[in-house]
Amino acid sequence: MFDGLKDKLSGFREDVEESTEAEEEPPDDETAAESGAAASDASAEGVGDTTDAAAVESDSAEAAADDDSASSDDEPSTFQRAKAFATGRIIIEEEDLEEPLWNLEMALLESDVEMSVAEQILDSVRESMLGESRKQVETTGELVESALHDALLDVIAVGQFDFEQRIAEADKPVTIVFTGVNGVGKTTSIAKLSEWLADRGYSSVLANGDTYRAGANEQIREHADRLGRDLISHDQGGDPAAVIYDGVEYAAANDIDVVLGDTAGRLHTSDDLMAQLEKIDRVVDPDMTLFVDEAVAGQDAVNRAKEFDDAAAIDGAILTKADADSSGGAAISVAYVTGKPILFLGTGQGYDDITLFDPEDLVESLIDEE
Ligand SMILES: Nc1nc2c(ncn2[C@@H]2O[C@H](COP(=O)(O)OP(=O)(O)O)[C@@H](O)[C@H]2O)c(=O)[nH]1
Ligand SMILES: [Mg+2]
Repeated sequence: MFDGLKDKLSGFREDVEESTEAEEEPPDDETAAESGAAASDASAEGVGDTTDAAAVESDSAEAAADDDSASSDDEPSTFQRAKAFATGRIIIEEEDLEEPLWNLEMALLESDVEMSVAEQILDSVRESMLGESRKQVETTGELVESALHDALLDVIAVGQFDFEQRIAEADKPVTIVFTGVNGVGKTTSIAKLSEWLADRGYSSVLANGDTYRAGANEQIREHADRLGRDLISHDQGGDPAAVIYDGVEYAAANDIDVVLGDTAGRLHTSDDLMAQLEKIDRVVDPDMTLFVDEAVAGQDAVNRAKEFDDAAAIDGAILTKADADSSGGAAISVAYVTGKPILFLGTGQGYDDITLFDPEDLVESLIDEE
């Protein structure tokens, strides 16, 4: 998942290691001249070409090590390194980070990370790499890893809460309304969530507030039948708020724990739709409104999350199609931009293909060396 972004993040580690190593070489030393040339060759090849850069880097590191053992006592680089080692500090100057951070920013933006989120990540990485915490790690690689880990987690984990606990503690029935544009996976996510809840002992009823689209009733009916759930629906053209209201009444009368209310996925710019969502808020007063969008939509998904949240406050998001090859930008940006957490990832078309979103897991998978 999000392999492109993962590669780019490991490019940042290599960039930093390269620029700090070049720094430690004495300027008039032949090895330094060689490795300097090699380093600039590597950077001329571009950020994308991380494999070559890594190869060049390890060559020059070997060359430097050979050189050290040959003539150890008059080498300032050896002295510097020994001193850094003895004090447990890694020498990183602000200028060492300039180019790597620039490359990192480009990599994040290319991966559809929202601008303000990318800036926040850069600030935080810069601060932790130059700040006090650098004394606690042993290698530049570890320093980069811990800085990236904390910076990513800070933006990804914004607003996180325990979804299952919230369901457990809320008065029943709990009403959850799903919003988002057409085709992103709202109806499928409702079916998946109904199954997820059943696995944890909660009963649910589906309510089809998508009264706009022809065929919407039939589509959700198919899921309900397959899962053995009750479905509340009205004729096409009916009032979505009324359908979901009926769903709540039905759940209350039949001791059902959760009402999953679908809505139509018209364009978020449609005033009509937003008026509908407002009416649902007024009439039903749902416990949660979840925004659904697809990971593959990248920056568009981030923008829509913000617009939907502005129009009808959301409580969290579900990011679908995380199984398809996507840039990762939406997964990183949605929570920071809206202040509301991503709660689930959709990972396929089966009913079991839904996973609770765990920011720590995502961060670890993004910066994992393997
Ligand atoms: N690969 C994949 N496809 C999904 C996922 N979620 C939904 N889909 C597919 O996306 C399409 C649209 O889904 P649907 O639920 O009808 O979207 P809606 O218009 O928002 O209700 C369907 O073909 C789903 O099977 C997911 O997590 N992964
Ligand atoms: Mg639908």
